[in-house]
Amino acid sequence: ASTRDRIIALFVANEDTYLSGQAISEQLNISRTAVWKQINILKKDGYQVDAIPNKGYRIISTPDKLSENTLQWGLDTKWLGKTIHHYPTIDSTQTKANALAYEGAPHGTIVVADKQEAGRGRMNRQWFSDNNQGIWLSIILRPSVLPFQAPQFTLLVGTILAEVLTKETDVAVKIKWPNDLFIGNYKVAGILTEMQAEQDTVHHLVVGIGINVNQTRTRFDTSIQTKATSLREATGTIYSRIILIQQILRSFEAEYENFIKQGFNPIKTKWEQRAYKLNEWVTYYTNNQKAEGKIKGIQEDGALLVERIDKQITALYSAEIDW
Ligand code: BTX
Repeated sequence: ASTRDRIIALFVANEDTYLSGQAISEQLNISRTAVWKQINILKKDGYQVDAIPNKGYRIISTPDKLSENTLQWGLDTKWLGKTIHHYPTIDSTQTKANALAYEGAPHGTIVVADKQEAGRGRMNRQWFSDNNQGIWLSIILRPSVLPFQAPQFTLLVGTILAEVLTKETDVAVKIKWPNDLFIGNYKVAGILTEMQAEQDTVHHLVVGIGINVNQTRTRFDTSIQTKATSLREATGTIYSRIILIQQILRSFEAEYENFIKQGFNPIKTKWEQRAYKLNEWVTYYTNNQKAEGKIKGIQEDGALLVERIDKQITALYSAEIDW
């Protein structure tokens, strides 16, 4: 690691105390002048450093620059994000996370990038992942669940994101079945859950989360300009990706543990409270048959429940829906 990374890591490890120039110089085996130079570089990069004579240095706030250190700074999770792989540019955090999972990366490992050059949605659709403007994050999970439960994770994550983003922005963020987050009629985020399993064993899950944070509309690819939004477009506010990621990780860890303990029912209730177009009529197609139904909720296996004109409830698995 570079001197810079080592000095930041040292601060991260001593978050609540002041580090004297002498202590830093001894621990990193560099001169006092080198310490002083490094501190000045950190300040230039947007770190707010408090310096007290005879006491030393403490970092008070970090810039909104993603790195393993800035993300772990103040993150009080138990197992989620203990290992963070950060890349300025990558093809896809999802692809990387899958590779790491195969190599044995532990439960709770995270891959995050500032920019993806081949971000993916479902069925290999493209996910535009503009440099520094959004959250492009994949989480490796090793739950003891059965393969049929994988769709529940998408619904769980949708619920978590809707809650966190609504809280952070004060605008209603809704979950559009199965894997999108909407503000009004615009897509602000998407979830991609991938699973490696055989028979009745899940080896690992990779949950991919893409959130448009600070893009202005004109920055979106023309193909999505009329369909997409960002938190900034919706609120006029620029958000710290670090704070958002940390909130998501905190909430994710807690909700994940609840899910493992209590099962899917509490999530079902929360999901339905935040469902896009709940109790509204939509047109859908199954086997090329056109039908009308009112969105009612979800069931345990992840299917969408719609009520038909004759009051019959139907479970939809992969229907084309005209939202
Ligand atoms: P999806 O298949 O539901 O949505 C993909 C569709 O959404 C595209 O075909 C396009 O129309 C539209 N779209 C593409 N990019 C954006 C965008 N930035 N904002 C709004 N709409 C867009 C949704 O798939 C799941 C996306 C998961 C993305 C994460 S990012 C981290 C991880 N790495 C990776 O490669 N994928 C996941």
